[in-house]
Amino acid sequence: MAFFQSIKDAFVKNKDKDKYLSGLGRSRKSFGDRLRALSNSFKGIDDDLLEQIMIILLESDVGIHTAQKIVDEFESNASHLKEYDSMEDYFIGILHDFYMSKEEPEIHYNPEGPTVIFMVGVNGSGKTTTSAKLIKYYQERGKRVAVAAADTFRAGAVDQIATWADRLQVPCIKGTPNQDPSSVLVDACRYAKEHEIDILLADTAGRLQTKTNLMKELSKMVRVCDREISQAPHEVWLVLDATTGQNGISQAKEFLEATHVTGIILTKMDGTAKGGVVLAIHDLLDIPVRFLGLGEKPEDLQPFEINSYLMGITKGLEHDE
Ligand SMILES: Nc1nc2c(ncn2[C@@H]2O[C@H](COP(=O)(O)OP(=O)(O)OP(=O)(O)O)[C@@H](O)[C@H]2O)c(=O)[nH]1
Ligand SMILES: [Mg+2]
Repeated sequence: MAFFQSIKDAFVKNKDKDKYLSGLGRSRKSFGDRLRALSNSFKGIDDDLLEQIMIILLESDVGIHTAQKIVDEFESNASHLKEYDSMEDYFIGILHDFYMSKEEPEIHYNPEGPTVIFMVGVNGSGKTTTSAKLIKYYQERGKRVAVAAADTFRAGAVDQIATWADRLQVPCIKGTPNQDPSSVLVDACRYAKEHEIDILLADTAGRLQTKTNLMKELSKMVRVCDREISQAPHEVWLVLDATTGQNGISQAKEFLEATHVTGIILTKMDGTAKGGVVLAIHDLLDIPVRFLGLGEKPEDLQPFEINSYLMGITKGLEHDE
């Protein structure tokens, strides 16, 4: 069992803790503050308390299946706790262990050339903004980054990513309107090889998971990349809008059927109280959450880190706030 203090210590050491705190403020209001409110009527671990915890989990979009597992785990281990504070700390420890009980694969970087990363998802989920954020993220880690404007479908999409690329001073490989996005990707892969690019980000068009032809287009994009760069795309990140909560889960399941999604990026976490959806994704989808989008600017992206996430949605830094 992870002790609360170790979770808090890990959080305090995170140099980006303030970003987590401000980005998860809404979720903390609905989750952490309501959890704390239970202290007023706390009489021990009884049915009433378990029901209240269940409601809080459901309202932050943890989902019934996952919430039930968490409450069951808590109920069978926490009966000895007589004080509210120790109960709350214990509960956070349960959430931590629940998350850690599944191992997560590392991001697969290509050791022999460019690593190709696809951004996929439904319309408006935040793919282009997240591509810009990732440009900055990898630049700050000393990587040579390029971006492929593989959304040749929506008017204005190429300009949108090209403007970000310009601002962040990285090359943007563009197609012409309605050009087959696969051919843009072929050009981009060749460019990346010739120019010793470390990370090639492909900003793809928004597609509804129910549109078969668009899903086929995605499969084709995967195939052509693999011909240019061995095992590319090395990562396919499904960008999900966190404000859609549980709907994101069903979206993800359909994307998973069409393509080999290797990671999830949850955007707009700053605009939602549904931050609990991270736990449901982890429990139900077997795909790691790689990053959280915590705002609209390029710096508003954080690699997912369980301790910071838990502190962000529960207590924050309490006395510092
Ligand atoms: N608050 C907030 N807004 C975000 C975040 N990520 C993206 N957005 C906003 O969401 C809107 C849509 O973002 P885009 O990046 O254009 O979404 P997209 O998935 O590329 O959209 P399509 O290309 O049309 O499918 C924009 O207004 C972004 O500023 C986030 O983490 N927080
Ligand atoms: Mg876009």
